[in-house]
Amino acid sequence: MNRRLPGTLRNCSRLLHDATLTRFLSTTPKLFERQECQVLVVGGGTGGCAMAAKLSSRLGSNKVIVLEPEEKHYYQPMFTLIGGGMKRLEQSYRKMGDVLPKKARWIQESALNFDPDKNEVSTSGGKTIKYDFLVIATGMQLKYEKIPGLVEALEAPKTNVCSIYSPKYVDNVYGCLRNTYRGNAIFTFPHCPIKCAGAPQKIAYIAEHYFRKMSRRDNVNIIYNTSLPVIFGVKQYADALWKVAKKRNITVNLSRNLVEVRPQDSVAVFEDLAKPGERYEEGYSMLHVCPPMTAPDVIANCKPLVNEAGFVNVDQATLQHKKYSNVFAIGDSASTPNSKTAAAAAAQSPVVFKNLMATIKGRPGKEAYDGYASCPLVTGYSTCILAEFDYNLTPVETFPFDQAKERYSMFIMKKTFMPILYWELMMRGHWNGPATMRKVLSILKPKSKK
Ligand code: UQ1
Repeated sequence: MNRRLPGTLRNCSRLLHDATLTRFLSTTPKLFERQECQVLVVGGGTGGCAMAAKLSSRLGSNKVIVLEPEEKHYYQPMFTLIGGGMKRLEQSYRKMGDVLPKKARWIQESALNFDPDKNEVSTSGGKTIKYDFLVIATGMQLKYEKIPGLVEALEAPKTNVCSIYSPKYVDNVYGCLRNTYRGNAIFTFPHCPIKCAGAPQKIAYIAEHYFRKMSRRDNVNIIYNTSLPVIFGVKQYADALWKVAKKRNITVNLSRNLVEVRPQDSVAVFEDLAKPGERYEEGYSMLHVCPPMTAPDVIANCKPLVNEAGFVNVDQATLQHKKYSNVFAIGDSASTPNSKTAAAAAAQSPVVFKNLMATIKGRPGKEAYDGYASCPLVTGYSTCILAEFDYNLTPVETFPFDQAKERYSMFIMKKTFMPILYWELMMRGHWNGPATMRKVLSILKPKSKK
């Protein structure tokens, strides 16, 4: 057809055709691109990054792909300290590209669909990634929108409703403390599993200390409303925390679940889980909310991968998937019944690594995770109770002293040493939790405590 056109027109037509073809060719591969890797790590947070570092260092360059859409990697354990004005938000993150290991390939997209029968994950950018082994490390998703009125309250100015859990809102928490001079300061814990279950009360203790320092304490009631039937799951620390709450005149209400926020009236609505159907309203001058959380939809929607609650259905010791032996999970998205903390992910990381390497070699993975988690319960601007425990909720303490006591040393460890340990060791794949340190220090423990 071109041959019948005059010369100039013919050239124009070819140019147009070439341009269209070039555009088509440059976009098409992206839309239908196929990628392959030996190990795909979904999620570049605490567990994902630690695993990518370990695996890429052992397997070599370009064997590991990390699928992670975010630009920033936040050190979330710092968020309670930001809430108390002890750290700034800028100190809590680094660029994702600087944290992920250089030997792994980062695809800055999110997972859209898991197909474990085909060993494939499709992405938001139209890619299909085929893997030999899969590590799921997506964490949990925050569901502020599940509580009517809450998002509006968090986002409107001057409502004095805040939350340390999201990088979007954490910066405002200290502002809320500073704006509170009298009335009820209410702190909540939702009716579902959450990450860092100590944080909702840590921020209450920090707030109490703040109001005392500012000589406002006499005019502010501190109320901790938790959906749980206990103040803390481990008896030894629960006893210590009840003493802290009593000594500091903090009201603790158990089985109280936040169901609605009415920012126009500064009213929070709670249900009493011990008496179904009973609701009551409480006025606040400041409200700190820990949001409901769930496993990410993308995982929960892939039924063969998950348990009834939507978490990746892995063996609680080996962290290997119960049905797909080439799939592992680490951190908050796993179905394991441990407390969801960075320390738990640290202790899980050598187990996932060794069991995955064994599976690659065709052997069964024999490493077992004991459910270790640790929670530095910051109780103010200079004290901390360092809770450490396992699946049985038995204390598993690292240091040769009574960790249920509030201590300055543990506060400094949390505030100053943990961020260094996290960035310099854990993110490079060199921190497996404190088990080795515990064994060394056990020499110093009195016999009865060993
Ligand atoms: C820990 O391993 C860890 O993960 C990196 C934390 O998160 C930041 C912690 O807060 C704690 C306390 C531990 C456990 C470490 C020691 C030295 C007890």
